[in-house]
Amino acid sequence: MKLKPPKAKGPAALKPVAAPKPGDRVIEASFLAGAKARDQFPPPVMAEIAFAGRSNVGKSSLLNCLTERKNLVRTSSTPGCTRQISWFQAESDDHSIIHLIDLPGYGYAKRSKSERVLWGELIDGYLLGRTTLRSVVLLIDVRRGLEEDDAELVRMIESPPTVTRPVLEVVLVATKLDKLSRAEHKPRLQELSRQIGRPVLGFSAEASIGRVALWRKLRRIAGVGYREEEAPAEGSQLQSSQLQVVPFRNEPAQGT
Ligand SMILES: Nc1nc2c(ncn2[C@@H]2O[C@H](COP(=O)(O)OP(=O)(O)OP(=O)(O)O)[C@@H](O)[C@H]2O)c(=O)[nH]1
Ligand SMILES: [Mg+2]
Repeated sequence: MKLKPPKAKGPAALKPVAAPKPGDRVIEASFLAGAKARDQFPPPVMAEIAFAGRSNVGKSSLLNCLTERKNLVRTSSTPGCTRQISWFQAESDDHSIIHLIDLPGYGYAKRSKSERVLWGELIDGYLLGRTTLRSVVLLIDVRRGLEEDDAELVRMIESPPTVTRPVLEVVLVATKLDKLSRAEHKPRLQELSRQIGRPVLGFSAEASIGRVALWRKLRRIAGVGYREEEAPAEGSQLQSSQLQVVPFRNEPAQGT
């Protein structure tokens, strides 16, 4: 399945990660809030990155891996584990903060029709109406590739939002890479990128593959990352002028 090409070119799949940089490590991670309805959303105060994808694809596991925690987010081999939108806060070792949002999965057949409609409204309300949302990481299983409901979600995310905010960047991540042999990683990711027409990052929560590359990309999108050429080497003194922490302006609370 092919998607419309992205506006800007992304990095190549499985680009090698350079030496460790300030901000790579997460020093604090905590649960902030959960919502089963729009009126339970917390105030929009910080850049948010949401994680979407089919049930059981590994969203909650990827969040644990990104934040370097084992049990921050509940995971399960039974599909439909995540039943609400959850907000987490992650503080990096350069003290920048991002909010990470775990979304309930879709494509889980055992739900009642009314439950699916309610959840669809909740997720649409969040994705189209959240002023502080900066990116959606769409997880696909590396073995299954992009399916019709994933493509539909991308189209929805890239449709005009109901509130004023920058155009969202959808980051495609193929996860469960450990289910393939090492020799298959690169060719499979290249095949997926070609089929979809967009860059696809490889990831495995199980084997912790791709964590730093994805984390750096998300920090850049959230406005707390370094431009590569400006990143100080690990161990060097951080000058305040080198910090690319962009203060996040509180937006009006409409659409939350
Ligand atoms: N082998 C392997 N298994 C994984 C990986 N990521 C997740 N899993 C497993 O996949 C199952 C589902 O993981 P979750 O993280 O709960 O999936 P989810 O997308 O949050 O699922 P919902 O909450 O139902 O939408 C669990 O049994 C995980 O252990 C991975 O990278 N590799
Ligand atoms: Mg989950």
